[in-house]
Amino acid sequence: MSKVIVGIIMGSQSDWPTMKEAANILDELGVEYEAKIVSAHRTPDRLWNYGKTAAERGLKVIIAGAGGAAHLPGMVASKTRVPVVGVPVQTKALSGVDSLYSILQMPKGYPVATMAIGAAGAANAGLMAAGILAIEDPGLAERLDAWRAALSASIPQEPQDD
Ligand code: RP5
Repeated sequence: MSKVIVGIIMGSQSDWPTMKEAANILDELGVEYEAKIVSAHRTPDRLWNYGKTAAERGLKVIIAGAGGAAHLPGMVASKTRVPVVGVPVQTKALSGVDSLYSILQMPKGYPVATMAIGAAGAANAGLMAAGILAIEDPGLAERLDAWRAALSASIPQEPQDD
């Protein structure tokens, strides 16, 4: 039976196109995850319960993405010792700088590992989660090394004209 070890949570359905980048990486690397909508503002009880039960449910990393007043990553970090990787979702009004600042400046004691704004940040959150899990999973470590080597090999030596 498969065992979910990564939780991907996001504030809204509208975050999914971004957060799917993290899910795609975990799919490629064969890491079991769940994806849930958990809003700090619209579903605070769901957020509280998610954080409260994360460790006992066996989650080892939580990837949390939100945009605007992006309180989800920090709030879930306040409720669980499971490491939280934060993804600032790009917004229309302020291009995601609002999301970034909302996630980044955590007070001492409750860290969130904050990624770049948008799709690249979400993909990197998947890779960060995989790297953490690979510490104790040699098979995953091998798959992650191969993924990184393939990316490196795909970069041409010289630029091409269009
Ligand atoms: C945040 O508000 C969500 O994380 C989302 O990025 C943003 C906008 O949400 P919607 O109005 O699109 O549902 O809570």
